Amino acid sequence: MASVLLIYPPLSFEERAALSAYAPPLGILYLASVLEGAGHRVRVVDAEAERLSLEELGRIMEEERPEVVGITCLTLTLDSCKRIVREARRRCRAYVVVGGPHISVCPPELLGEIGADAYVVGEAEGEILRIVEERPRGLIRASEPQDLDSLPLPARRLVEHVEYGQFYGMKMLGKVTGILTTRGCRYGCTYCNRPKKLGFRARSPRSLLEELKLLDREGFDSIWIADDNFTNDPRRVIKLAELMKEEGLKFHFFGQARVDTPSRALYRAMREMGVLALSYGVESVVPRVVRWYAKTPHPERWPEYVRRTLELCKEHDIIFLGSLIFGAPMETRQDMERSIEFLERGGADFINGNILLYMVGSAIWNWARREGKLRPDQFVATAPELGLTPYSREELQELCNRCADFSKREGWKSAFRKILGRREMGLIWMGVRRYVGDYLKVRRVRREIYGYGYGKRYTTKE
Ligand code: B12
Ligand code: SF4
Repeated sequence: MASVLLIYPPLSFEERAALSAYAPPLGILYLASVLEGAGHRVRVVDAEAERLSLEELGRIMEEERPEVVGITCLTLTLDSCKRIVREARRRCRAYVVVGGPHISVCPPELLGEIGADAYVVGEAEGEILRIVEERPRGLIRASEPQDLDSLPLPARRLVEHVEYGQFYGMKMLGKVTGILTTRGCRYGCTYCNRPKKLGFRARSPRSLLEELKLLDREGFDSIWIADDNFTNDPRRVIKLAELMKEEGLKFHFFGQARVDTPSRALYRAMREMGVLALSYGVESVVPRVVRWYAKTPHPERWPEYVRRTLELCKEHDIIFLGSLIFGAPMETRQDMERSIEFLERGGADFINGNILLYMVGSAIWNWARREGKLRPDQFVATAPELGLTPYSREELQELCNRCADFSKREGWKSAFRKILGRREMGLIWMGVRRYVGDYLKVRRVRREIYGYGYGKRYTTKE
């Protein structure tokens, strides 16, 4: 039996986002479940949500003296990940293995800089026992589980001391956890650096129902759906809603969806099962820009999809959080303003503006590399930094701030109207607390609401 410490790093050890206590890190909780099933002792540390400093994390390593330290690495948490590896070297004699989305997209010859003993590409459920028991070195390629229903459920118990549930400014109601209903993505947006080779796989509605029944027994009230796109297969969602209705099950669900499945039957089903808020990657409503992002094979239909989704969310009292990206090479200021106005006038509750990032593994990063704009080890850069937009960082930040201001001004008013429309006392109480707290400028509430993403203003050069 080995003792294993699995760590989810923060975006930054110095700057802590209000959104950090969002949802449990399901990836390492799935791995923990496999390891526990085979008799290994596992501790999971969510350094982001627990707001641990590097020093505190180091002390945990000293106390635990793990034989294996496993770390998740995203492209934007690479720096924190490297610091954790160095800390592990200083504090314990563990074998250190790193996995997660960044490892799957990083050029293999550059992985060594992280300083770990082994690097795992792909989803690691099928490989984790061998890794912990045999401790191989170098690059390990894991093959993706195809039958998701057969995986053991994530070991949520290991993070029960963490209070999750910050969702773009709202504290989700009651006890909160996450669930995965699909893995992989069917699309290929050019700015996205999600590993493309992961095929799309879905859990069956029956197996999801069993997990939801368990979560109900365990007292969970709200659930973050961690899928890339929950509405990928509307029939599956409709079936799940039917099964939940038969069982009398209902949760408050939050998650991510795309705008190109605007079917009334789907939104009715989502409303019935309790979906309260969905975040949509709108990115732009200008077909020329949408085409460059390869969001859809039908860029000219995109504005119509957005419009219909906004209407369906209004009709079904689902809070609409729309994300926009600014800084595509051919995108003009008028284009960006058009996208903002489209969402503002169309009834979005919250808008999140982002400056376009070129991230390793994405199609646009590969293109910029071929154009000689990036060094091979420059894993992430903004469009203005690379001179790939005619606009400066400050000009794009101003547009992001306009979205933040809209979210602050309008977001809670319209979201609260939707909450009232649901006629559920618990939700209304949640809304009143946030709304009144914000109105009275209660500092803690304001920080929680606007600390990150929707409502985050740029003040200095970031
Ligand atoms: C939920 C979520 C969040 C939540 C975090 C909640 C949480 N604690 O997980 C929030 C909203 C806070 C968030 C924030 C961010 N996120 Co996020 N997020 C997701 C999302 C939707 C689900 C994560 C998940 O549960 N996946 C399911 C599990 C099963 O997969 P997994 O985590 O990849 O784990 C498997 C493998 O990677 C591997 N593995 C993972 N860790 C380890 C460790 C070891 C030791 C081993 C061996 C293997 C291994 O095995 C796991 C089991 O199969 C993913 C998209 C997705 N569907 O994965 C994006 C995603 C991970 N996020 C992404 C990004 C960019 C971010 C941010 C950087 C955004 C930003 N600009 O701030 C921040 C980073 C903050 C932070 N510290 O993580 C990108 C990462 C891309 C990349 N290549 O790095 C993703 C892939 C989205 C995308 N489509 O691009 N995110
Ligand atoms: S942005 Fe979302 S929909 Fe597009 S490829 Fe990435 S995960 Fe898929």
